[in-house]
Amino acid sequence: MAETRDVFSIIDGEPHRTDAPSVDIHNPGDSDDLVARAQHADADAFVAAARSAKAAQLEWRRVPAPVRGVAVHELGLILDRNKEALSQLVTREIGKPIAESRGEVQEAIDTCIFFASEGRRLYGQTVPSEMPDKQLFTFRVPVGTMAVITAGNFPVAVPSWYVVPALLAGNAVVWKPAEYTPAIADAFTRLIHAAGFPPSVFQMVLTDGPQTTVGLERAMAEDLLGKVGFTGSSEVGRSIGELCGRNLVTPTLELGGKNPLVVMPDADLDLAVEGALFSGFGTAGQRCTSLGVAIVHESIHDDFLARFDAAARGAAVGDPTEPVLYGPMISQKFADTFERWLEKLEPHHALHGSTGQGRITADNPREGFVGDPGKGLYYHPTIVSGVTMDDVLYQQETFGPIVPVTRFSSFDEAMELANGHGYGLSSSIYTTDPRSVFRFRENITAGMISVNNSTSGAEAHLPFGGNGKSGNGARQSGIWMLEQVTRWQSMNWDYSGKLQKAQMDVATFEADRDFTL
Ligand code: UN1
Repeated sequence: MAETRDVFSIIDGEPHRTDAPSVDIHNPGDSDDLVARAQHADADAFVAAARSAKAAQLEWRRVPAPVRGVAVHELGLILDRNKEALSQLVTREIGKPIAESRGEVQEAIDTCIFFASEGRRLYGQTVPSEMPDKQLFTFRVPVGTMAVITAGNFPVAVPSWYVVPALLAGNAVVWKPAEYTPAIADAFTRLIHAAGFPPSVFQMVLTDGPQTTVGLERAMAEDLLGKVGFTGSSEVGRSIGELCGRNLVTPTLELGGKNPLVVMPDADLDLAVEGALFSGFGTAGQRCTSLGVAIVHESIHDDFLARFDAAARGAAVGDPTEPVLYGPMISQKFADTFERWLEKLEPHHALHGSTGQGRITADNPREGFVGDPGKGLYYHPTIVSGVTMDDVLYQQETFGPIVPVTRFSSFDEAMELANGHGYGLSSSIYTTDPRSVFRFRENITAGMISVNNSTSGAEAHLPFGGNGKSGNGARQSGIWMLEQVTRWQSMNWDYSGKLQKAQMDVATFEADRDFTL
């Protein structure tokens, strides 16, 4: 059995030990394996970390941006050298299939590759002035200290989307990882410090939700934070947004999704089924980009459903160290929430995808299960047809291996179903007709669109983010993230030797406005 780690917050590069009892984190795919004993810190520790980060940022912002980029480059190299160990830890602590864990760590490496040279490109502009002998400029300046609060389903990739560009741009970061990923947070923090970033510019504070809220509130009241980045549920995102609003701090909010996958009558059905299977059940449906509702044209609905049902029945489910479609739920909390969704099934729904529902056990087995189901939080894949817009299954994010399916007859109806839940993160359309593609793009409210590809699987350098209940319009990844981690500063320089007044001392033309040919 692999070792159990004792993990603590890491403040100013040192483990922050307290009297609090530690929280045990078990491998969700193997309950005999105790991954970590995590000691939580409180709001005081959060504020202390933010205070120290704020002081350290004053030095860090003076390091030239290309040199900060070198530290990002080092982080990319260190992550690459430790890719396998970190991927194994991701699989062990949250049960993500090992191939996906490797993909997740690669996403963090890709983020470093992108931002390493962005330090040499933190461009500002020279802007013409309306007066002679005067020049205007813009500069990107860091926001200061950024609090980053992330979910447990992407415990390396998603934090890296915030942390890497934030540090590159000269900010300090206080990171509050998910409670159920302390060992990964500890490992990622040590890798970041090993890359050479000064310890105080990257603080990691293990706290629970309520202590984080108190800590955030107090840190903002003390003017310690310039930005809050949050990835998680729409409900928590709303309250963080309110807190930020009261303190005039702008948040970056990446929230839930109910990502539609529209299958047009001319679609390649096998391809659509493959996409639905991966986005519906990959990561056990626990991605914010997971398939939220499959919207299938009535002429092919039954055919699609039959193939989707067969694909789900035949899929490998189980031990995440093996090549499976999905493994266990991330933690008990996610398993409990998923079970509550199964209680929301209604008489007009029909179930497909598996011989059983709910937890996979010896008494409720799944044919072909990989490994021993009794060891972990494993659930049957559930496909629900007959879902309507009035169903809570259609209206809310489910975050588990369940895929609602609904049917449409006209394109307008498909769009109504695709947008009607009010989320707007990712979306997908399967069609061979370019007109449908562009009509879909024009009418979908989601921030991200896939064509003949699944709703999940965004690349690390394309804008990532949503609208409506999925976020506040902020975008992460690539150059777009720079708008979140910097602010524009403008400068005007008058070298005429006299006071030139904007708007008033500007030359004009003697135009003959009555002139006609
Ligand atoms: C998330 O679930 O919060 O596009 C992020 C994807 C991944 C990232 C998901 N690259 O599915």
